[in-house]
Amino acid sequence: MRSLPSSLLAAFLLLATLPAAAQAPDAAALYARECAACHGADRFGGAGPALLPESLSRLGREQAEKVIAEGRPATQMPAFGDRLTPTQISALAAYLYTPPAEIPRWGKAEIEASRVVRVTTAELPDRPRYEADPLNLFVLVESGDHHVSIIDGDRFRRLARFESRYALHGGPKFSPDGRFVHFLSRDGWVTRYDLWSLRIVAEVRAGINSRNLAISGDGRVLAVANYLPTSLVLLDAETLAPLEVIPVRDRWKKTPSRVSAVYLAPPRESFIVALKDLPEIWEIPYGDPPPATFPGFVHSYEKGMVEALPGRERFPIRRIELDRPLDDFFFDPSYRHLIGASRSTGEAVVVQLEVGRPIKKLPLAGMPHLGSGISWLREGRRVMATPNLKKAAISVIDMENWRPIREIPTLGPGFFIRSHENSPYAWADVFFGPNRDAVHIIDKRSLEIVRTLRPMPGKVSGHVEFDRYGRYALLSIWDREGAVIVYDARTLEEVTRIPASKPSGKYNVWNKITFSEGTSH
Ligand code: DHE
Repeated sequence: MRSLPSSLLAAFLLLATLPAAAQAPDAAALYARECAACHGADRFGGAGPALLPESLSRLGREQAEKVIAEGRPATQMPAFGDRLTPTQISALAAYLYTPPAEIPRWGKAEIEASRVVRVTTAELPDRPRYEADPLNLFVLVESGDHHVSIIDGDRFRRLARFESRYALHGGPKFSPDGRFVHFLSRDGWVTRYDLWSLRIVAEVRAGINSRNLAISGDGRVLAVANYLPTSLVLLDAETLAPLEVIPVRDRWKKTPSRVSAVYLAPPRESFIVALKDLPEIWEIPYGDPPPATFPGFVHSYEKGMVEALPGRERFPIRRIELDRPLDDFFFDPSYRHLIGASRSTGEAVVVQLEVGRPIKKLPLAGMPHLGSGISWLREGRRVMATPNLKKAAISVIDMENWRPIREIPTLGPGFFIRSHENSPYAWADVFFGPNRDAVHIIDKRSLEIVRTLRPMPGKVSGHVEFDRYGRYALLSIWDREGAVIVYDARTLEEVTRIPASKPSGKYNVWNKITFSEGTSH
């Protein structure tokens, strides 16, 4: 055996005698010293966002280290590169990606304690405080600097701009009269905003890591889908007070499941819940008391597939069994069917909600983004179109026999497709790959791409929403120095640009409350 050079041996001996702290930084102590004041001692978030593996999964470890070292521009997150060594930064990042020792508890008491009512209903005005049409407003989420703008949909002027919670995700949901809008952040914060007085009314934290929210057809109940903890939270929409925290588990109360998303099914007066880890869909009627002759419920009661919450008649849970979990749903206009994607098999499954079981499988291998699908009547038959997150194509499906009828090749995988009853075109973005700056305009009759726009060459463009009349299409440039570009929806010519900070999504009040077939719900 060769002996070690003496200098190396000395260094080795020195390391071995050093206290452990000098060798490996104590990440928990570093966190407590440098981060806890803003991000919470438990990493659940505070002035800054939550720093748990679930919250950071989209960022990636390398990027997390960069943010610690360099900070985040236009936020309160400072750079630690001159205070911490690269080894300390790396240890800190590793710590953030380690699950907490105990599963976070976020029950009714914690939710209630987080609730802040800023304005009571009695203090709100009885008419809008501006001249614009309140039903043709656009709610614009600007994810670059975490703000929301309210845009007059006739004159394309900003009526208000306010700071939102960090990282809003999913479509904000409107009260049925279009007056109030509700936002959800990935950290679980729900914000209720009054579009007449242009003020935040109330806020509550419904989860630690959340997916989306839905509002009941009568506007009284909000449902929040959570990954962390694994729960579905029902809130009183007016006060945001928690009504129920439903732990999501299998029938035997053993296996928990994250909730992928929750949707409203208006004609069924129920919420439909997509589960990430269980082969089930849940349906929860929100009426009080729930309708006794609910389509499909009698049958499910007989099979023992409906559970009442302990001590309550309200919000019974109907379990619809599947072969495997389904992500991401799209509903037909009657809400008798839903189509869901199974990401593991490359298949989509059609579930008939009255009989409560899958009735058809169809191949959709490109990871369809069904939540952003749209439908329209083509030659007397209803068709739907969905972008694919992993395939450069728009899939078009006949909704009468649930057969794929066309794959429209695109310049790359896309995220969103949008249209309007009054427009002959569907607008589909290319969100991934070298052509991320392109947007295709598709003729809804011929299913051909008739034009490809590159609104700002080199910058990602995506997410379109029409005004209430279908006269204008508003498109986002996803850049911190971005914009919303307003197009004449008929001539496809640009009308104006509204500067915006990475405008992720925009939502027209009328199109949302009337369930326009050209947008998501
Ligand atoms: Fe979304 C809506 C799921 C990543 C921006 N997204 C939705 C909805 C679901 C969903 C289920 C519909 C719920 C609703 O609106 O009520 N999104 C997912 C994912 O599973 C995915 C792929 C991974 C994840 O980590 O969540 C994902 N989404 C993103 C993004 O990376 C996007 C582009 C940027 C962001 O803000 O996070 C993004 N998702 C959006 C937007 C909507 C949305 C803007 C609302 C679209 C609409 O017009 O309604």
